[in-house]
Amino acid sequence: MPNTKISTTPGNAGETHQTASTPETRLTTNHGVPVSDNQNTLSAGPRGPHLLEDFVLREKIQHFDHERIPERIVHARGSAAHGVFELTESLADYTTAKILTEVGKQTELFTRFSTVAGGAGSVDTPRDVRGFAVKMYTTEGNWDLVGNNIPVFFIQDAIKFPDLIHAVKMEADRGYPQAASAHDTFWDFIGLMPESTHMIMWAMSDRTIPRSLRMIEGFGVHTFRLVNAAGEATLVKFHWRPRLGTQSTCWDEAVKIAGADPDFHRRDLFEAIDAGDFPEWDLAVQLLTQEQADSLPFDVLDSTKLIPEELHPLRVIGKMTLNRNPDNFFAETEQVAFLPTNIPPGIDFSEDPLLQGRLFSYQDTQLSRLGTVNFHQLPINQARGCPFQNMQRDGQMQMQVPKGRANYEPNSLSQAGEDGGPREDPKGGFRSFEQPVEGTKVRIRAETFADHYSQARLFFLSQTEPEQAHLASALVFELSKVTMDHVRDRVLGNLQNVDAGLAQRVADGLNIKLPAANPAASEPYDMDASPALRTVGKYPDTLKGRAVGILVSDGADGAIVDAVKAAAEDAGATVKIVAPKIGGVTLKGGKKLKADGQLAGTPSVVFDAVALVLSEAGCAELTKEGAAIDFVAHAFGHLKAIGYTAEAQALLDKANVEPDDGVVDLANGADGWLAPAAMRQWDREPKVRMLA
Ligand code: HDE
Repeated sequence: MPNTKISTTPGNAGETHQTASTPETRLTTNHGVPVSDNQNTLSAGPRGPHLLEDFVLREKIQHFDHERIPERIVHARGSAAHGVFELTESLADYTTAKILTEVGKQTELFTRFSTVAGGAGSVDTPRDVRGFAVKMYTTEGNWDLVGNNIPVFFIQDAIKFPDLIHAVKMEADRGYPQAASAHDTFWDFIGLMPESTHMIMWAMSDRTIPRSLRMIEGFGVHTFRLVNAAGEATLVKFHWRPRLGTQSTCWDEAVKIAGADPDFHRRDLFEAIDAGDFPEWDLAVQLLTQEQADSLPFDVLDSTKLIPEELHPLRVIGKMTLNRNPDNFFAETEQVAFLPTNIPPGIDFSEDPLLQGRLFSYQDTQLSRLGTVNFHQLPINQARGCPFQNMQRDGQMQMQVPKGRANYEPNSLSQAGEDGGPREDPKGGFRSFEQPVEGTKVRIRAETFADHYSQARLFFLSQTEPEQAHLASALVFELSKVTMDHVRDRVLGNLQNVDAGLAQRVADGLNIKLPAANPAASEPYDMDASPALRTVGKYPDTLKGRAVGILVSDGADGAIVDAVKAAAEDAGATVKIVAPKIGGVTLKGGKKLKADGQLAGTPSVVFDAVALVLSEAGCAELTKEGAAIDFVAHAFGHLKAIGYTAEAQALLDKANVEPDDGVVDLANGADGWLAPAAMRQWDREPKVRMLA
């Protein structure tokens, strides 16, 4: 900091502090009074009681006492970044929204990813849905696309949401489990709610244990409308597609990451952006006429249904790049307030009963969370692409100073030569699509919402064999934590309607008798498999955006370390050197190599592939170190490629590593290890895990 100097201040018992002498650099109270001493409270003598008049102390402590605001009731744990959206293909035929018609225009945005069930301080890798909320600061007001990484939802009507969330969160009496769906109350609710079955298929798939927030898909979930200049509507679903592909962890790995690095996803996102490795997503749309929607065998207003891409292909129209980390976590990531009601003219809602409830909930929750009707004035929430002005006034924390006499509309003050203030814009202003609506006032669900199983079946049967095995095993894990037999039976009764084979696998995994199918409100039907619902094989295998760990020891061959590092970096990976001690190792020939991580604190779960470049003596030492054995055994168990030098054989043996295509001798260079490093070794899985 300029104009500061380091000094030892009298009375500070040898402490060294930076001090300042200019108004630009000095510490002040919240009201600008310069502070002379930030270490010692004003007291009656050096050993006497504190004085109430110490406004410096009182202000500092009082502000601290009030630092927290209520965390989000759902999606409390989140990580975010700034970025831009650039349109590549105009949708001018379908909408007037400028953000979807002005090709090449860059629109600033802020994206927050989140888990749903856990509190703000919970870990990053529980099995959970991920929130994917994007606030785009368009020239026609903010557009908040507040979605998830799964294209469907648990329930069909917003009135059930508080119950769903109460059921999944910590149980009411005991206050646990935190950030986990594997408990009685969640599965009790799910068993009683057959409409949740499709979402359960997704939730039990590897989609809910993502490798990185940079590698998740995003979905607007609901059907929205685009409205063009002629006032015609087209139905639309929004999809974000990660350019790095979708990749997940193994369940056992996710559990271990939670201990190794509770901030795994937050750190991964922050570090990637910090390194200039900006994550990107394509924005794609599925467009449907009302007639096309009416001809589908399900209702597009039902959020427990998706529209298979094979029926209505995705059309990529633009790209989001996250290119700047928040400057301040609280001011931005915590205070950002997403509102599904934020949509620019040319985009409109549908009558989806889940969306309709959300249109109320978010504004309401922000009032309790941020405490004032003026939360839209916080820098992160302010419309940036255009002015915002109206006759709303006052309220807590009013940060603007509105000018002029007119605080009402209509007014005729401009006729008197004064500024009458902003006016409505009948042409450019937001207009709702003129959807004809009539009906009787009822509380009843549409018949077209009655089929709860066909798409659950579609999802399950569209998965590859390893994905099906993971899904079945996740159900076994979760239901094994359920203590009430009748709860498990009801869930199995629902699974029977999805696929008898799946239900039997889960029952076998639990070692219980499979109950009869629950009665279905509507007979499920078969749909053509949709490979787009998979993650395995959907995106190209790549090391781009992935992390590689090289475990080294004293006496290791530096040339091999360099070769592996260079090959992995060329393939787009981030490489970290892991050593028994953080000071690093002395390589063969005497050269020093610094470590990026110490072995016990940098287990292989934080990498996508590993290499072991050891000396014989170094390896002998490591065969006595549990962290080294786990490093190798877990890499093998989590289906990762392991490159090794011949000297590392004893450690491989100790970790029970069996040779396969993913265990590669580095004697001939790193090339043979690169290809398996870019993927999981699915063939290995039956050797290391008993799957359902
Ligand atoms: Fe939310 N949801 N939600 N939700 N939701 C909130 O708003 C709600 C739903 C989603 O990073 C809350 O600001 C209701 C679906 C995300 O800040 C709250 C219903 C989808 C985020 C709320 C739903 C979402 C939230 C809590 C049933 C995917 C985090 C804090 C109709 C399409 C946004 C807040 C962020 C947050 C209500 C269902 C996504 C209470 C009533 C479906 C990504 O308003």
